[in-house]
Amino acid sequence: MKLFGTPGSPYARKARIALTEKKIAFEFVVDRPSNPDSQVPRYNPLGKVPVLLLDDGKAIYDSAVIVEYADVTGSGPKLIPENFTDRIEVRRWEALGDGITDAIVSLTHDARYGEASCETAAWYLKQLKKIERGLAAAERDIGARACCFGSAFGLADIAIGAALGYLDRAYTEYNWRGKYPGLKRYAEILFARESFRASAPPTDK
Ligand SMILES: N[C@@H](CCC(=O)N[C@@H](CS)C(=O)NCC(=O)O)C(=O)O
Repeated sequence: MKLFGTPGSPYARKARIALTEKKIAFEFVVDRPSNPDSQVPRYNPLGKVPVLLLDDGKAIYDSAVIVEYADVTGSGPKLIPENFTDRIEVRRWEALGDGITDAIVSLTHDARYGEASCETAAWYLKQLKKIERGLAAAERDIGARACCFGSAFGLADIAIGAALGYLDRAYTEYNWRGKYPGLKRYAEILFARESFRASAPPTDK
């Protein structure tokens, strides 16, 4: 099977980490949706990565669906709990991580790609507040634990870890480790995992 994505995409990283954790072999195909020759729109009408292309030709998107596919078809510990209440809580964590990532993309995209922005200072502040409230909530709820939910690594950690990793890549001037020492401690444990190391984003823009 093939996973279409870019090395720097935090959503593709979620999918890569889940596939790796669940011991599913895949070929990572670097394909930028902004490239006119991109194959991505053939498989995802939304023109976004990640897309998982199965050997039978079926395409699966987006990152949340790919993680669930990996969790059910792969091996090893579950990333998403079976129990309804636990699953809802882990999905809430995923929404928090993805939402922080969405706000980082909104805040940094124009500057990183040298595009003129029509957004106001108030709009940027609104995105920053989403990031800051999100990080504060994550820090408070993780507390002294090594994982977001319970005592085992799972989807919640994949989503929050992808968001923190994307802060390092896209918003380098933001000192989140200084503002959130609990997240700094947590991220040191998380970023040492093989699945995170293998999918670490490039440091160039
Ligand atoms: N909710 C989607 C978001 C995917 C997404 O926005 N991917 C970006 C790359 S980081 C993309 O493909 N953008 C191209 C575009 O929107 O045209 C997911 O979780 O997979």
